[in-house]
Amino acid sequence: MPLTIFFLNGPNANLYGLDPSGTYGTESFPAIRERCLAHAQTLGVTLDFRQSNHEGEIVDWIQEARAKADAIVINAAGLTYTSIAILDALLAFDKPIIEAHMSNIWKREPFRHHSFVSKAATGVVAGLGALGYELAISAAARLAAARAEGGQT
Ligand code: DHK
Repeated sequence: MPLTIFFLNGPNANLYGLDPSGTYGTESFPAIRERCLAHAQTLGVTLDFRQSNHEGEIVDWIQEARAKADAIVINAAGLTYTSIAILDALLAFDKPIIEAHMSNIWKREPFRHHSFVSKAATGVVAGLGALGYELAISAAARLAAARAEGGQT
């Protein structure tokens, strides 16, 4: 059975490409989603790509991933810096977790420099836009496959 990766997106990610500041590029969220699904297909993994503006729904999805996913890619967006509930849910997921951000959060305002998600993440990809999402999926797939085989990445 192919490996399954949950790609969870937080609040306002649905507005990517529409943000007048251009921070998140010009590609729409549905287009980014299609890119990610196509990339996962080339890797032979199943990608479950979701977005929610609601913290509790994201917590529910992380809990669901415990039984259904081999790895998580997560961009918790604004909840990255505030949500201990998301951190606790991620800490209860004992498989690879890749934290992804479209923008380079360390180049931005100081309030974006502390990520609770990082406390649970295996690794972080930031600042590379949707390319970073593809890299995050590749990393999650590699780490999940290595874990399944009990081997090296
Ligand atoms: C996305 C957001 O919506 C912001 O709240 C984060 C992140 C950064 C991103 O770069 O993808 O601060």
